[in-house]
Amino acid sequence: MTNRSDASPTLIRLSDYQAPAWRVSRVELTFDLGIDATEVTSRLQLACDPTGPAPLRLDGEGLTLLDIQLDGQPLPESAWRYQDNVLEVDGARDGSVLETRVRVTPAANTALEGLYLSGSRETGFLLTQCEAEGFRHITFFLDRPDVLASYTVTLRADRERFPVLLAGGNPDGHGELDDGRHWARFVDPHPKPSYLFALVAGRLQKIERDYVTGSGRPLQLVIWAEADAIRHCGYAMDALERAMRWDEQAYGREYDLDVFHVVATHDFNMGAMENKGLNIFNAKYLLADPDSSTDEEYRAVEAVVAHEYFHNWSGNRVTCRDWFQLSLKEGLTVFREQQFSADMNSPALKRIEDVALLRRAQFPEDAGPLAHPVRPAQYSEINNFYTATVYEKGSELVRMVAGRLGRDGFRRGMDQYFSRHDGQAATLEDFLGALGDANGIDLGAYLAWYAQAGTPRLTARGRYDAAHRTYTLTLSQHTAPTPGQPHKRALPIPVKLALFDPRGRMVPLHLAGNGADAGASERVLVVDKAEQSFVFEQVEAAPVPSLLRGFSAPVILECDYAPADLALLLRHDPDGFNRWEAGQQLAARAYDNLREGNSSAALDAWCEALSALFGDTSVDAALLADLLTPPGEIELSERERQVNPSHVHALRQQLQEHLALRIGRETLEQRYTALAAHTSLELDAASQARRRLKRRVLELLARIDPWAAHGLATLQYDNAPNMTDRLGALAVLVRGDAPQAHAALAHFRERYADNPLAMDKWFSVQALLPGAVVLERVRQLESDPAFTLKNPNRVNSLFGAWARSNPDGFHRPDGSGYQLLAERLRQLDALNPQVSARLATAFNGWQRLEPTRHAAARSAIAALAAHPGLSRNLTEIVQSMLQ
Ligand code: 0A1
Ligand code: ZN
Repeated sequence: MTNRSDASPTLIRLSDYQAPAWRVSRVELTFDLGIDATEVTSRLQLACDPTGPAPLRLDGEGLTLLDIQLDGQPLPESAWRYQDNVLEVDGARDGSVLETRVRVTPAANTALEGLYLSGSRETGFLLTQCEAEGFRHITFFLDRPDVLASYTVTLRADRERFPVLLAGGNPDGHGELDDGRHWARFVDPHPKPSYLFALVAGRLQKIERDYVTGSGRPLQLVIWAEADAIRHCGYAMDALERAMRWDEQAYGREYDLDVFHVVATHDFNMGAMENKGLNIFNAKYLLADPDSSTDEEYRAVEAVVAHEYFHNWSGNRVTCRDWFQLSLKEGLTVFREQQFSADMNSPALKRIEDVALLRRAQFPEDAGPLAHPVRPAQYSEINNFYTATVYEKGSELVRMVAGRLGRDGFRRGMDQYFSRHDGQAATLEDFLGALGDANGIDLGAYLAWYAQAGTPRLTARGRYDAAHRTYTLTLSQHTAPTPGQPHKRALPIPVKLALFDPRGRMVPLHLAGNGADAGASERVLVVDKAEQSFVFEQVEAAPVPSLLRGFSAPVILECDYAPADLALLLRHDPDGFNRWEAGQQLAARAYDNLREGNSSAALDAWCEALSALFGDTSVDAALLADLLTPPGEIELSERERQVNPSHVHALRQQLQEHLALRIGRETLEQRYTALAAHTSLELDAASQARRRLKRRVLELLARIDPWAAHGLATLQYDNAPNMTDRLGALAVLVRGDAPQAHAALAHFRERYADNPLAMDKWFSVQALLPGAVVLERVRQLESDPAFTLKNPNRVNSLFGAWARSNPDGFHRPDGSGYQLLAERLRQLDALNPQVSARLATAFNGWQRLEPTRHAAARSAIAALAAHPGLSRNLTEIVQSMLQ
């Protein structure tokens, strides 16, 4: 089913884009479903430019062609050719109807792309995944997003084995056939690209809810899952309803079919998929119950349910012209989800979480061999471009534009975008054009952000002139070269800022030569040159600037703050995000000092400010938990020229030790006890916040008094009323190598043996063991009967957690970690190229490792790259890595 590479895979370039010579206006598909063999009959109503028809060439991969007819006549073999994944047909004209019948083998499809089986032959169900280019694994088609067609789909199958038959669109009849078979038909009135096609067939249970849109149209929401999981779908249903209501209110967008189906599967390559009218979810992002899901997972379910639903407009009603425009739907939809989640929960916490993710996942991507623009200029395998850059940085670009237009202006612009491009396949130019036109503004300058890879560094220098009572802020930007882009240009960087007086109060801003907004306490400066200076007048004392408030642009800020300045912001900045940010900067400085072995004013200031905040009961518990968390190891590694992950790990531990000592063992214990007394099953913000802080306090205590912390963790594990508390305690025991860890792990293994999502956590928690011992553990775990390379969640729970989230445990100086990963990637690649390629990106950053690890990583990656028969997916990643 998959594409094995030749020596140099072909590159697809944005600059080569051509509108399709042929279009398909209507598609009629009939599926005769079976696990080992499914027959797909397709009738395509074709259209082409009558002035000069090019040969009709359709995509098709791994299909066995059984029958082919053109305009009702069987086609002789001389009139068609099927080779190199293309079916070429002679004699087609504008208005022709091409009918093909093909056979595919779902049970053999381990790549989980196209039509495949989820679960066992006996009880599993059939489903499809078509984005980006999976439809060509199902039938012959112009499998590109700018070919939009109306779909009528008929499913036929054994009633006993496949009682539920679903496809996208509205139901259009069902009935019985001979031999115990039955059929169901679906008609989708909205023309769509093939990547949004989906079907599901099998034994599934449902929960249903009636929904009435804002304009009064009734419809049905249905969530489907296997029998043992259906009782865990209620939270997702509530989240879906909240998301639908929110999109009506925030963007005036209603759902547009009579029924909205959502299905959960344990076998899925990504998070979820927005197929029109039939969203399919990785069970990890749909099922939630207190006994097996953590608070973070509840929030993730809400976010992903909303993300997929929002795609109905940003992605489906208006889709992408080509895959280079992927961020048009993804960046925009991530942004819409971030707004929604901020409205449903705490805006500051949401912003902290998203920026932390951007720094952990996207900044390293932008700084390494896989760096690419939000709109890439070329690719070999499009599935490798579902990246943090396209999603997360893409969302930051939308956020900057939204900030420029203001709340009402952005809404006006989005209304214009949706109405102008409804039913079309659009580009990023179309998007910025519609937003700009609705506001009489030219947003063209922002296109440069879409074309340029790399994270800009913004340097800020402030100078106070007491005699003139002026404060001059000089901002300069620089972006380092990235692969294929040696020269970078200056980008428009919106810098939201405020100035604080020495007592921690915001001062009115009077920007020289600019009367607008005079006296406001916050404003946005746009830096669009290499260097610019801004003068503020009537400033009574040397101020402390709070820059990039709310993270107003995806850049790395460097500012010559004194530790006391950052401590002032950490205590007083009313912008919750910037308050956290000041703490992060202070901790990063303290880290630098510890590394150099210097005594540290930054460390003192950080510990001092945080221990004061620790005693301040007015600080929100969840924010406090985040404030008490220093930047992660991946982020801290970005500060090193030559990375030794073990040193980074040890230094970060020291940092936490200093903090814990400063707060004090007794204070930590008292706080823990007070928080533990509140144990509740509730999901409200206050309960979640208490659990989050409780875990952080326990982790800090474990740094200075492991014996006491392990005792408390064991109690917490034994009495935990929910997964958040249970897993938090287990993590403290396992990572602290506590004697009690063994029994707790055995208990967890036994208790959750039948719960795949909980078992994933059992694998992950052990994959995060620090130091050399983890390698042995990973080897043990992969021989556990519950481990399989065939399930993406399981692979990621063990190998993903280890190679991505445990730098100290993965980057062993003898290269044993690299060899083990490379070996598994090779095996995995033969089963599922999408998953192997994504896991291989864990090698990102290897070029900046210290010499011993650097050499070991290079030889492991090179050996993998030299292996014959790798997929196009994995080849592209390892080759880019080595360039
Ligand atoms: N469009 C989905 C992501 C997705 C992409 C590819 C997939 O299969 C290879 C599956 C899902 C989203 O953004 O949610
Ligand atoms: Zn998406």
